[in-house]
Amino acid sequence: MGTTATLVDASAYSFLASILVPEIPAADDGKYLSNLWAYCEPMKKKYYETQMTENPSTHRPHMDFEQVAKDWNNTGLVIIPTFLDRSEIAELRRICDHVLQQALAEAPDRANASNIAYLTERRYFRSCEADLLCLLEFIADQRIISLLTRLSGELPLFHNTQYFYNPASISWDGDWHRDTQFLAPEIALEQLRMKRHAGVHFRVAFVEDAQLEYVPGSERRWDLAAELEIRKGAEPRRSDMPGRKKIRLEAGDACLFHAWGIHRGTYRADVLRRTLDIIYGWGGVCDYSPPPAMCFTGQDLLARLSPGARNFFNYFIETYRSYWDESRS
Ligand SMILES: O=C(O)CCC(=O)C(=O)O
Repeated sequence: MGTTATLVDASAYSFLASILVPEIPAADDGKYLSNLWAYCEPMKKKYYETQMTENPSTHRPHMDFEQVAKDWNNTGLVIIPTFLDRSEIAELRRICDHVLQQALAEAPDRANASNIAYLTERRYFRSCEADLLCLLEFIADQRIISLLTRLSGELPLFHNTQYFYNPASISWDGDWHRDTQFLAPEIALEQLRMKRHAGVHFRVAFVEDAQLEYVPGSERRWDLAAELEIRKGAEPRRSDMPGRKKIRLEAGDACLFHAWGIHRGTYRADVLRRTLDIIYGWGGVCDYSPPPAMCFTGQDLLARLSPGARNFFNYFIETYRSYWDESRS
């Protein structure tokens, strides 16, 4: 693990150096950690000054970061209206729909599920590798990564993708949950994982989406008795979760929510849904459920990404490579 830590630091260093302050050295004879932290504050400041203010050449409204940070810290939930323009919606939706079509052809019973995961598997892009590059560039988009870096105070780590769609013929309300509860049935273990690091969902809706419900602020604390009775009780689909808030997104809106907060989806066959959800983490490695290697086993794809995206995924690869090696041996 010692070697892995050095590689992660080196990759994080070079990512931050490349996107934040290009004039600092890209590497520094192995003293990555001390320099990373020494440079971190000025690097972040400079990056945010240049990236987070209004760019007059695009339609994007100025993002009021102070407000975003306040919402995030108080509620674990942020909505960013019109994050995508029309052409970005159309392009990303075309790519995700093409993956969905193939996933449904592979396993027709997925038609009555709520989402597919691991969209970045190479098999979905055999005849259209440019689409995979486009999807990867979006996952590593500096608008997202700089926002998450600024909120967390560190470089976020990619985890996974999901694509939510409406089921073909059945409707149901999902179970209330925190993502920490999966693989941690014991409360003490779940609480430990909640404290240890963070998982977040950053999603963009391609059509109007009002299917997510979230309990604002629940990510910062353990369940109240009434919440626990629902989440861990015999009827986790009950509709009377105290403090619940329905999240309404228009096409093109983005939403960031804390995966450790209490939330659930509701699934309706007759309401079109197409929402791309990307999971990131920070504060440590998800060693109890490391993501699979997906398309990241060779260097050929990385070489065709922009430098920022390449560094972002290198950080992911260097972090999880040892888990992939172990699972092969
Ligand atoms: O948006 C949804 O349907 C719920 C998502 C969810 O519960 C999750 O990804 O953990």
